[in-house]
Amino acid sequence: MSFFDSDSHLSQPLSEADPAVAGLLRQELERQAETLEMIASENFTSMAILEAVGSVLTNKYAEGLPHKRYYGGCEVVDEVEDLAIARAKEVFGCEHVNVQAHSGSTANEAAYSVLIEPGDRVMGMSLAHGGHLTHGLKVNFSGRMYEFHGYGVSPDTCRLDMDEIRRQAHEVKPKLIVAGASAYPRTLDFPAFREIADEVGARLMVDMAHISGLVAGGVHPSPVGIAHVVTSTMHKTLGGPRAGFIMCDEEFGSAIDRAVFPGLQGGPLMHVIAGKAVAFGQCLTPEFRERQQRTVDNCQAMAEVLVGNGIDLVTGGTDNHLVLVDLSKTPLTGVDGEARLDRAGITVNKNGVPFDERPPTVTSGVRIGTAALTTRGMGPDDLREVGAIIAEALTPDTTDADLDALRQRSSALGARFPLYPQLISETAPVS
Ligand code: DSN
Repeated sequence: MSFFDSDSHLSQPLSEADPAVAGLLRQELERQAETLEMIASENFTSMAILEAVGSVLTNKYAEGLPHKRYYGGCEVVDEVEDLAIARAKEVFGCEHVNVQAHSGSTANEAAYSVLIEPGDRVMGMSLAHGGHLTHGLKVNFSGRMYEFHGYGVSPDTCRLDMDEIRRQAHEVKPKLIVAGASAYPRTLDFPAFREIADEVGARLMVDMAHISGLVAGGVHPSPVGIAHVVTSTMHKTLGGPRAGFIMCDEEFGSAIDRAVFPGLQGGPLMHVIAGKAVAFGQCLTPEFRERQQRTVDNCQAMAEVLVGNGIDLVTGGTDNHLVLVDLSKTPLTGVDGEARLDRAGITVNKNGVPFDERPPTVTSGVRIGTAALTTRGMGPDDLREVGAIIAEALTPDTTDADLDALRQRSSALGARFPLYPQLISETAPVS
């Protein structure tokens, strides 16, 4: 049987080869299109990137670096990786970039393995105050391998207090300071972090996963050239395929490359690297910069409506793509907030707020981001409507019937911004 025989498993379309999986993919497409996606770490990648990630490059093994591979037949994928590297350098102005890291967690693991030794002292923002699990959570590899000391936000302002972080750094004397957050709505002061690191003889690593699109678009200051190593994911504000990458000065370049392969990974995912090349290319367009600015404008427009309707936000507002709703003065928990918004047609995640008295499985907060809706085409007026829907959904006496009515409003708004219309028309609806 040859590839071209219509009944060969190699040539059948997914809908025929595996209707069960095809049906689930269609269901997820409809879910994404019919609800308002506001998980702050999610976004909608372009059709071009979906095509690259779904390409024949998934077939190729290419251990090693471009032009220095352990396998034959790499001449085409070498060019793909060269393009991804050249474009990333142009976007961020970095000296060296590794585009092979499969994920943000792997990128962080590789960076730690270059910058510190097991058992070394490190300072990172604690997850409970908005950090990330790979910044020292006890049950994560980071907290098990290194002696992490968490820093947090000020109890008065819920903002990072650089004087307090400096004081703590002098006391802890870490070898590494990690800056970066997954639930912090304010601008990060990278020069101040570097100054503190220099004072105590530590290195600085910035994990800019959440804000890398804002950085690429020039609407958040860049850590490149300030931190010794910068890690990121591709798929949050940046809007690329699900993956990671690492930037550094030449000084650390070959150690970072070796830490990724053969240190942590085998073959790079060349189809995903093709998607990264496309994503970095898209970052260089005026449209991308406009979208990043609009992501922040949208978030601030939504924040104003929330605050105006009596909803507490951690720090009272936002400088970036996310707000953190604080429900601790209401009878609602984060679990309640997530469930209510889900019923109202808005997808978010429950999230701890600083000094939260509830456990992480319950929480007193909800994290809400605007990157995905902005990619869909929405502007500040639309996000004001979203803010009004969220405020009503999170008002304690709102009933299930009210939430169902709010879902109609969410759905009407979403319908004005069709998502992946080509995919919707090309694949069979779920019956
Ligand atoms: N899971 C991501 C987030 O939601 O922020 C971070 O890895």
